[in-house]
Amino acid sequence: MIVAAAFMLSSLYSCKPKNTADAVSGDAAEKVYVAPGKYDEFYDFVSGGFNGQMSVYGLPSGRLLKIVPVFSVFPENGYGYSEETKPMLNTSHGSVPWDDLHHLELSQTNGEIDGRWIFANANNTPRVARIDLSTFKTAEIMELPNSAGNHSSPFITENTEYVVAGTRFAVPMDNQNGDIPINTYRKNFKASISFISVDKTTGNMKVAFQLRVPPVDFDLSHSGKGKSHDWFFFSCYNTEQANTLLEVNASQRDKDFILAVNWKKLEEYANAGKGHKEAVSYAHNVYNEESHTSTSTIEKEVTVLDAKDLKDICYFIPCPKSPHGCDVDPTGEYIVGSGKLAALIPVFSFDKIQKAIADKDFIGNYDGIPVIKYESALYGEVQKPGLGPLHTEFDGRGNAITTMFVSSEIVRWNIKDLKIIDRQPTFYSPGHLSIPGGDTRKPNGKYVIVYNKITKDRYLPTGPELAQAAQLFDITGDKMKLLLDFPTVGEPHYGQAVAASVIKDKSVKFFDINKNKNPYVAKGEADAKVVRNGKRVDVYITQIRSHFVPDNIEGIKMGDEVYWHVTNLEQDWDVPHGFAIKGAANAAELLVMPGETQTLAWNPEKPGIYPFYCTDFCSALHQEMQGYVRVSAANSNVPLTFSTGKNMPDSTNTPPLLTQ
Ligand code: K7E
Ligand code: CUA
Repeated sequence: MIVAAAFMLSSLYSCKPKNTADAVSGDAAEKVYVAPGKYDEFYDFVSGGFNGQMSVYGLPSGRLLKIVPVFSVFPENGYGYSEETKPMLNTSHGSVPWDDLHHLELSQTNGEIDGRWIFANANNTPRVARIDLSTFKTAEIMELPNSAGNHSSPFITENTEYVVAGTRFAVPMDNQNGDIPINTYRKNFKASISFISVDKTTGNMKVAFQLRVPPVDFDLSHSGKGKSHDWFFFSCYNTEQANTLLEVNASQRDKDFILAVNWKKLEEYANAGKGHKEAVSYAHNVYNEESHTSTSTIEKEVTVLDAKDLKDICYFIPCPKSPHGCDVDPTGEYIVGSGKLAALIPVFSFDKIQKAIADKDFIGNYDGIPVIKYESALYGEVQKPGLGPLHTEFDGRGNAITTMFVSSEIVRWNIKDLKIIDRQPTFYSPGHLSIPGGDTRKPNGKYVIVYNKITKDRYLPTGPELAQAAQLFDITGDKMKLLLDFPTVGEPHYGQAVAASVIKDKSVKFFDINKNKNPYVAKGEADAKVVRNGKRVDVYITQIRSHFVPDNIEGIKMGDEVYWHVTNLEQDWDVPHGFAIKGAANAAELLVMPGETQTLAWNPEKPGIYPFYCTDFCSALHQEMQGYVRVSAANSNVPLTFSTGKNMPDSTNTPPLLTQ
């Protein structure tokens, strides 16, 4: 019976619409139209993949609202270039001003999105960032020791107690000599899962402890919910422990694993001193909202607990064929594993897992960790879902929706009876998908947003590289309806959306200049000055529509280190000023928010006149917002002077008259 139904469905899904228009219903335009001046109903935070940024869209319109730089420098606003933000990109390897951002996770309280912060992972040089959703700025970045390829990250517990990060690559641990043959992998390489605690009030992160686990590749994860609150589930591949040609060598086994970890108990053990301390080195970078300045601290120690030594913490569950997504339904009972090469989707039962653990229903152990019998953990299998299942989210009405990378579609199925309800083509090759709150206890089942890897013929050609794209589907009816395509910035791996009402009223409009604690602030034009201290010159310069104070500076000499401390004096929403100076090869521009101070370091490369100007069109006389700085030879005796409106043109030279 099930087989027959699945067969019918499978023949259905092979018949794709002839063209895109067939997939879009007549009222789609109306459903995504947000009239000029009206707000979108949802924020959608989308990862930028290899651009290291997060972009913010409004839904249902798909309008791009903002790009927030996280792990990559951003010349557009000076992030990573200004003296204040450079420390944010510091690591134990020095400055690493780029990364690959895959996953975003909104903070939660009681398993629901609370709109305070959003966390992001750096996949290359392992880091986790916290972005403040009142300022839409990166507030904190934590590097992770004993890790490489921070992919199974950052997933959070229901009250944001921990941000959890599993390593993709197993590597020699940081306190070991890593200069060893690669083929000693099985003996010398290990994997780590980091538990980063988050302060309830400030959001400040701390690597609380790490769990040492066998050298498999951790891919994705999710925390339990409700009854499974104390547990965390991680998908992993390469249980073969191959170190070369993984495409073949890590696809040998019929089943890899989902690792179930009782994090509550692990926390107890850590608090009871069961871990050991290891000497490591990792950067912890914090942006201070009052001083508009960041600091980077190198931490030297981490607490490690070994899964092998803790008998009742970790259990492996066999999961077919290189599992990728590992998703937990809103009730916390069902855990969905998506095997990239599997022809079915296994759904595990939390209750059955608990029973199997109690009954010691194990088929053996893997590197000292018990392996639960597949059938004993399994609730059931979704048969013939499509090809290449990757990720699943939940609509809050008892259904799951899964992306099928190979067969380019999303498939909706019922969690209870595991029957397929609907399938719709996507364009093309979807990776993640997201329903607002779709990985929380309370999904908002209005839309699903699908993030596609390939767009091929969907947009006007733009050379060899085409925009990647998201697609918005209405999922309120029986059939999922495609409403909109919108191109995204970088590669959208994952995104999370939330009702705008949760965030919009908390949004900071400008910074109070009186509370500006930047050591180089000028709180008014009277405070503007230029101060020489040996070779160092500090320029305390202010901006207000539409002039700089000072705007004429002389007496800078070759070999000087000049610091432009730019304070925007405006106390009004949406009036940033920019700052750029000719030939500033070592830096980008600064974009300074009202009430903020940002600093650009500048080393003039030859004597001459250097114009500077405001880069953000701030008023009708924005174009007049400009100034000059004179650079003299190192041995010159030009005195240091600065002014605005005083250094008038030489009166012996009158400007040419307009003659007729
Ligand atoms: Cu793109 Cu979450 Cu890195 Cu799947 S991951 S697609
Ligand atoms: Cu200030 Cu343009």
